[in-house]
Amino acid sequence: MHLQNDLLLKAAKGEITKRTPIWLMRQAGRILPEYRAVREKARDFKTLVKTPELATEVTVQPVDILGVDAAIIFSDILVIPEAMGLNYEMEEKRGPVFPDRIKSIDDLKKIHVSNADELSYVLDAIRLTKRELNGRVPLIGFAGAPWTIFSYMIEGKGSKTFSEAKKMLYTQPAFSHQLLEMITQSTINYLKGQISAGADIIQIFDSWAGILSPDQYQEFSLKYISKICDVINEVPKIVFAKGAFFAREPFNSLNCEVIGLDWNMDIKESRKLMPNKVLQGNLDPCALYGSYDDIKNEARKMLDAFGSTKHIANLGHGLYPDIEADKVKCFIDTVKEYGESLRR
Ligand code: 1CP
Repeated sequence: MHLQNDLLLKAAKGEITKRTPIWLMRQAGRILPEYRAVREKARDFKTLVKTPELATEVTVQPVDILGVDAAIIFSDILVIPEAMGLNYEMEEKRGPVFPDRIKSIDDLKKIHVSNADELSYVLDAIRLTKRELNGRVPLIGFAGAPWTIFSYMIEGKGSKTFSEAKKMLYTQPAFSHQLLEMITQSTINYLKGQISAGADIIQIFDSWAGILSPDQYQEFSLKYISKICDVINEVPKIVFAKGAFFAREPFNSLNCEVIGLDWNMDIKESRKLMPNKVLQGNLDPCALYGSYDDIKNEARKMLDAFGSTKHIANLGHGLYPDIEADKVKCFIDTVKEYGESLRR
């Protein structure tokens, strides 16, 4: 279908656009009262994710309310372990918990490489969202990076250190690779399914990249992200690896168009290290707690540093639930206005 607003796709391919496109990680979520209303109707997070009509509604909300240049399908990275056979529960306040985590090689018997059909509810939500968007903006599909998914499957919950997951890398590297390979294949099947269902571009979230050493990152994460990127060539790809400042040089030769930056990564330095890539990011989400004037200044400063091409505006990580929607809107509007003025 013809897209009325294809700024994101054009920018991802490095083409010149009339202004810098913008979308935000976690743009669908608790910052919007409209989201909270649907969430209450669904009662719990998983029902929301598994009911295509409701998932579609919250996916489209930020396009209507915030005016972002893309929608991202409402789901979670943890649907992959569940499809592989490891059920998760989303506990209020605490976050995701796996009652039955992977503890040893014996537990591999409990899981399998999942195919896209096992996540048909996400694919249905993508098809419905595409219909609902009716070509207004592109739809972003996504998955977690194998290392980040591995971390949750081993740890069984969120963690500051993920020391159980890291312990596996040090004590059972062969088993770790076996599990990472299963996750990688499941993720490839899933992303191919999302693209067939209508995703226009995909993002891989490596949220726990920053807890590995550079050598470990190469061996246990980048290797598998690379495998995924090499077999997905239907749409542009964004790789966002939180905290992986040490991997920017290798990222430059990854088979993807866009690299996401967090706010710790200096913009100019990142340009030097990754001349082949379009860059996405990278305002600290906490900057949106500031005054309207401060937010406008921060947005302009960010755009000045990135320049007018090869940039997709975003935050350096997801929005926090207590950030005011009007402040988010101020950031988005400033990026749109100032981005356009930069080209004149
Ligand atoms: O109802 C709620 O508000 C629960 C909060 C919530 C939401 C809105 C969770 C629980 N997941 C989501 C949706 C979600 N998760 C999206 C939706 C699309 C959008 O961005 O608008 C996406 C892309 C994710 C991806 C995700 N889930 C990541 C990667 C991105 C990141 O933040 O680093 C991770 C690590 C998760 C796991 C997860 N899901 C939810 C929580 C609270 C967590 C983190 C748990 C932890 O602290 O380890």
